[in-house]
Amino acid sequence: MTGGILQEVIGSFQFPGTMMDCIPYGHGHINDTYLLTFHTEGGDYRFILQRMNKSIFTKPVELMENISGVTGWLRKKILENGGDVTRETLNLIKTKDGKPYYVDSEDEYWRAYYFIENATCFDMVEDENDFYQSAVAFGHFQRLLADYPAETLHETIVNFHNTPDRFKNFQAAVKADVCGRAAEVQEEIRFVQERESLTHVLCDLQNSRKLPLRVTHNDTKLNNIMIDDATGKAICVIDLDTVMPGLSVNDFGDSIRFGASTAQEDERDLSKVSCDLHLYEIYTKGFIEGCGGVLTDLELEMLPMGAVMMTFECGMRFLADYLEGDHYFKIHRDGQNLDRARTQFKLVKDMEEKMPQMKVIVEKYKN
Ligand code: ADP
Ligand code: GN1
Ligand code: MG
Repeated sequence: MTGGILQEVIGSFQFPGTMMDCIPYGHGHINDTYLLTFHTEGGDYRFILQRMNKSIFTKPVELMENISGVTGWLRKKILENGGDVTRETLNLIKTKDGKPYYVDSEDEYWRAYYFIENATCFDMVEDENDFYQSAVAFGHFQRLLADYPAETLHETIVNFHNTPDRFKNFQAAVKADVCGRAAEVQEEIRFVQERESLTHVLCDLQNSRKLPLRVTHNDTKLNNIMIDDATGKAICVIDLDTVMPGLSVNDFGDSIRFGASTAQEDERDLSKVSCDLHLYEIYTKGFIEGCGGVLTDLELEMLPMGAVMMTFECGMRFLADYLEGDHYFKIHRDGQNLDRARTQFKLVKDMEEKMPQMKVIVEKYKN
């Protein structure tokens, strides 16, 4: 992207004062994120500017309708609870013509948020209290949105956590083998194929309405939560692109996949990768507390399955992307998506073995 385009985009939003700095920011796999600093007579202000990934989010206008709707709703709830709306929810900056997004001259979509100051996003659990806090926040997020009119939400990525559909796409990627990479990853491919029946477990319960459809976040990684530097409390759930109707157990599961792992998502030394049951327990406690009694018995029973499913699905997506030439998840080195797939499969195997303990832990906190 040219500096000219960035100038055009920045000039189109209602930012105050003079821009001092604009730098790429964060470790997201999807959007292009920039941190902007503006100087005014009253002080300096920072903002997040994001170019939305149009090849992944093919209907950016609908996506922004979801985000405006959900952040507006959260704002109302936070005010009712006496909270601080400037820090506890994302706040969009409007464009000069009053819109929540800008379409640039190359037809790319952009949005901007106030930067949440004095708070941090963690890529790995450094302090277990952060993980506990993120659990309470993701649970609470679900509770705040429990009576949101879910039918008004657009499905920003169709079949996002439809695991059987992901499996079909995976098989297609193996068959097409457009990069000629399948031969070297036969073991990983077999790992996925041996588990086809697993892919149906949660979707079947969803389709038969035994598990309720809720407004869920669908990307509950630890680094999608901002933790207040002063209080250590999780203050804000961010990255709302995938807020859609979905399963609570998947929100729980995606957090375990990412945060209860003993290693980074792309760790190459697989001996370092396992599911830490202590972290799992901490998250389980926080999530059940945060949900405040809204989870049904079957949802509680299926929490450990959510962890296996999200980890398996994510591994399958990473491997499919590797086979297809890394067009979906951003990579910073060759083979990164394969490494990511391998860590996920190592975690799945470990979770399968630890399933009995994972169930006992849910039992301990469910009342
Ligand atoms: P992606 O979908 O690419 O992961 P995110 O919306 O999660 O994009 O943003 C990427 C990173 O930018 C986050 O992990 C966080 O560090 C930072 N970030 C995003 N929004 C804000 C905000 N309003 N205030 C402070 N930091 C933010
Ligand atoms: C992507 O946007 P980000 O980096 O928080 C992905 C998630 C994956 C995750 C794996 C829209 O999340 O589904 O679980 O990478 N988001 C999308 O780290 O596909
Ligand atoms: Mg993110």
